[in-house]
Amino acid sequence: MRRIMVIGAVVAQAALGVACSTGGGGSPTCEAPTKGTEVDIQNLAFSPACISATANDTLILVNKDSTQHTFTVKGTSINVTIEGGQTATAPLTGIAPGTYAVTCRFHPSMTETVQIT
Ligand SMILES: [Cu+2]
Repeated sequence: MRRIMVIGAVVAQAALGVACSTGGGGSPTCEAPTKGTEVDIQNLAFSPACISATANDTLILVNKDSTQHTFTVKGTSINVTIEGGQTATAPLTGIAPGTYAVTCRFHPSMTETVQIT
């Protein structure tokens, strides 16, 4: 049962991965990232879909929905909850350069890619 749910999540992520395709090894890639530090969350989606920042940056997470979301960067300690209508921050300090998949723990269909240079 659990395994079926995990497979379903991977398929859903791949289907949404138009701007941020997943590589052959399953690692996220960011082919045309937006350079910046602001991530908007609206209508159950992160924008931009691919964002590029440095480890010295702090991401600004703007939740324009009325519901609570999280900005959860897989493989890192970043797991920020943003209340509806609020703004939160996610310092990238200490995160190794690389490309990371982002999701919301409450809405697994929400995906984004963060490229840290
Ligand atoms: Cu969410």
